[in-house]
Amino acid sequence: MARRWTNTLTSADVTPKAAFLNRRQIMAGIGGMAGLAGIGGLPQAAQAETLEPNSWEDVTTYCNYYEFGTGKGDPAKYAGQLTTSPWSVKIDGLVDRPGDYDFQQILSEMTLEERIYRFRCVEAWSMVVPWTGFELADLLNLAGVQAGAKYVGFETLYRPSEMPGTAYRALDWPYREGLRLDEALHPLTLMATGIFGKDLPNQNGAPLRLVVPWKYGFKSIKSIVRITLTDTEPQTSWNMANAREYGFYSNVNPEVSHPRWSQATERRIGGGLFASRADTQMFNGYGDEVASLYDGMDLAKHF
Ligand SMILES: Nc1nc2c(c(=O)[nH]1)N[C@H]1C(S)=C(S)[C@@H](COP(=O)(O)O)O[C@H]1N2
Ligand SMILES: [Mo]
Repeated sequence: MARRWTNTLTSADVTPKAAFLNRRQIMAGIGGMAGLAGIGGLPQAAQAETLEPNSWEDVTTYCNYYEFGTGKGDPAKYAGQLTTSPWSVKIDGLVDRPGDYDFQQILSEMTLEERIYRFRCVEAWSMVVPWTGFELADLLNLAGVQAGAKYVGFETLYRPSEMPGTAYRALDWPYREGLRLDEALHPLTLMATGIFGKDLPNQNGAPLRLVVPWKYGFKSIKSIVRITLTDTEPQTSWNMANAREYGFYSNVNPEVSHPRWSQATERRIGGGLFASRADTQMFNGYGDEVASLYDGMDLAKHF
């Protein structure tokens, strides 16, 4: 089966460190070829997994980006006016080389690869997205994480003149998110610069956004301008807005309900009006990779 999106990356672009992940994702991307020979060595689960990406239309027109409005179509309508070049990311806090990192400079230092990930919003809808990007760990290594760092905070651009949604106090701007350092350094944690082999459309968080596939979508903060290494848990926008409903961890978990709805099932975008709901998977299906990060933690308490 042919892949349905333009892709300029080949397996030759894969860094050795990420070879397993990328091969697995490439296999997932050509789902339907499960009988293909020569993939010995991949675990059973990875071989069985087939991920069919959503359409370009789904991914770029059904969005959450409250800086441009709270409607799902607002980002596609209004984010076009956002100036994304030049762009720089301030990396500060507990790092050896703090400073303003130019986006083009960052790109020249990073190895881009494609990752096809499930994406699960806390609102109980889901998609499958073919991202292009690099591991956040590689960017953090560029800045040099100091021994005392325990968390990573992120901030989105706050530019009211180009962001009509910020006229409303839907959230306390700038949009802020955070991860524990071990989550941030996990090889699944991606800094995305593209989808379907093209640059990120503004509505999806151009030019650079986080993707943490085992957590609810709001952790995947868009259009990042600042990354801060800290020794205390950073404040995050959704948690500040409603701590009872949006925890710091926000790992996808079918057994922990949102106070106003169940998280046991999800609606796949693009499935049509009468499509049945899918069962939500623990850690959004990435438990083999990430469950050990939470050994001994009460996931209902640290939701
Ligand atoms: N800055 C910023 N980042 C954000 C959001 C937002 O409103 N502002 N929404 C989050 C939510 S709730 C989701 S589900 C995802 C949506 O990403 P997508 O529109 O690319 O699918 O972005 C997340 N990142
Ligand atoms: Mo979301």
